[in-house]
Amino acid sequence: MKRIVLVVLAVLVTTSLLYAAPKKEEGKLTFAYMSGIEDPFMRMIEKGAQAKAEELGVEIMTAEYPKAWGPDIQVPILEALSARGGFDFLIVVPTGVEALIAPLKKIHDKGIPMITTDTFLGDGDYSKPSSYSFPLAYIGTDNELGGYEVGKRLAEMIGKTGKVYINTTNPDVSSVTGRRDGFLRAMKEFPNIKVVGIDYNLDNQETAQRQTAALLQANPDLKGIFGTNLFSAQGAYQAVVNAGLTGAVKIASWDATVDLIEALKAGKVDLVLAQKPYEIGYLAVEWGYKYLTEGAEVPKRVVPGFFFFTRENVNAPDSQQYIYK
Ligand code: T6T
Repeated sequence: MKRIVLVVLAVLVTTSLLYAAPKKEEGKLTFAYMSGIEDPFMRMIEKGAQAKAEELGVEIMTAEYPKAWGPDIQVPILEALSARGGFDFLIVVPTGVEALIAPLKKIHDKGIPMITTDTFLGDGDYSKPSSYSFPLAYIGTDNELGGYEVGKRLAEMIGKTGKVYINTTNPDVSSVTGRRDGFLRAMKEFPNIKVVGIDYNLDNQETAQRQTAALLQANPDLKGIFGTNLFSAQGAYQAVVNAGLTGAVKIASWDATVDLIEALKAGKVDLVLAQKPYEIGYLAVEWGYKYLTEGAEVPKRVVPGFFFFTRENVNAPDSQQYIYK
């Protein structure tokens, strides 16, 4: 009898120890997602993350979408998320290369591993020791390469000669500075093309439209525009339409929103680069899960490609998967 009691006691002690084990072994893992701004691109990252989470039986906790771009808006949301807790992993789009280092480091130091998606901290090289190399990985587009490819195509579209203009969002955000720099690198290959301006709209479409309208007034012979993200491109093409210059000014745009795809079909935009936000979200959950459950080593940089929409392929069945919807 005494032996049976001892065995029962031993079983009870072991079971209670199991219940005291760390959260991630207990039940569902939870991944928090902190986007950069309310827009269709960021929503697609969430969709991809949700899809992988469902496959794995993981929970996604989505933080409030910032109504505008920038650390001033994003950091308080992040701090509230961190104070509430209840998540094992963070997927985050940092809205500044410098400003997000300290707030994210605080979360990291509380024991939350993270992956930055779409944008990175510092120069994005998380493989060398630095104040910003604590995220496990950057998962996002090769923006420099994309900007370069856009530049080459726009140059061809304008016959390799004439004035071009860049409308972009911020000077301190890795994604859009990469696009700008890649585009400028391509322009160096075309001595007869002149970049007459670069404007920063701070991720506001109305500002982009206003800036483009002013640039067109000063340069009525402008030949091409690169809008580096959806707000920039949507604002830019509206200004061109309003100025009655549709077709005369070629527009290369970034981000495959329904608006830009319709504009491409209508001849108001001439090229659309689609990123792969669904894949970005999907991969972030996949790698985070492998890290938490198997201790897998996460590659520091995971780069899904991009896809170019032109008027020739915009209606092809195969192209439809790249639209952000
Ligand atoms: O272009 C995307 C994203 O890649 C960029 O970092 C910020 O702007 C978007 O979200 C589009 O609005």
